[in-house]
Amino acid sequence: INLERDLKNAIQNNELVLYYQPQINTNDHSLAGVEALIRWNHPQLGLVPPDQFISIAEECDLINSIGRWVLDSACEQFSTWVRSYPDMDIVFSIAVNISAKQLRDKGLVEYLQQCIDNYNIPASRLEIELTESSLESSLVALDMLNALSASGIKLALDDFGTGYSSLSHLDDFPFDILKIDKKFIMSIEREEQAKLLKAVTNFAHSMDYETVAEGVETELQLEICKKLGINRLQGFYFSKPIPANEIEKAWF
Ligand code: G
Ligand code: G
Ligand code: MN
Ligand code: NA
Repeated sequence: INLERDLKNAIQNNELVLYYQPQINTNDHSLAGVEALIRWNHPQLGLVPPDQFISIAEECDLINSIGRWVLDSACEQFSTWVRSYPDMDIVFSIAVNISAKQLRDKGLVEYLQQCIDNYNIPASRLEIELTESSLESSLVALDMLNALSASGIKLALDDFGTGYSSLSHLDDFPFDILKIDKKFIMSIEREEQAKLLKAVTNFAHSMDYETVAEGVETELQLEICKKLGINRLQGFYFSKPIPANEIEKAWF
């Protein structure tokens, strides 16, 4: 099996799928939105997780086309949901991950604007997630991030707290949301780690970022996040990533 060769045909063979993981409002446990997470339905291997093919896509220059497919598919799904479930429109947002390399795609902002126009999506309901470690990369184009932000799209910094970006540097980027890395949440039982999470959360809120806790798996983690005032919760405690139709059944 040659993953690189197979990946080149994955889009036209309709083998890529998006799963969705709910994000919950901490205050009332209502649905705040979903994060789209890609999977590859490989004819021999079955469902391949992104950790096993996104880096290949980055290396062999497929990331821009796959990334555009993700954005288009997520926007299409979102517009279908808004039409089918008008009540959801008030609360719902959709988050999509992009690779730093996609910020070198000169047409990305225009492409996203077309998605938003074609599917008639309020820009503010779309969140683009970029990992903190990718901020290190020379690929990150600040003008691109500023253009996305100016178009009304929300920007989220993923895996916050694990990268190497200095806090003073963070203010140079137009992020709206910090997604606190699951490492902080998972080690919450240790007192020092709980203090660290508190410090990170207080920092985020004092800088007026909205916060999302990732990797919430237990009642205790949920209670601590709630006490800290983290705005949204995401994790297996509520749901693992699931197909669109299962999101509808369980959450709408
Ligand atoms: O869903 P899962 O936990 O297996 O995802 C693993 C990682 O893969 C996520 O942390 C995320 O950063 C990355 N990922 C998921 N979907 C996408 C996508 O559509 N594009 C990019 N660039 N990364 C993704
Ligand atoms: O892009 P990001 O790294 O945030 O992607 C989230 C990833 O984290 C997904 O691949 C998802 O499967 C995984 N994930 C989501 N919730 C949990 C959780 O509660 N526990 C663990 N271990 N992983 C989670
Ligand atoms: Mn993410
Ligand atoms: Na993350």
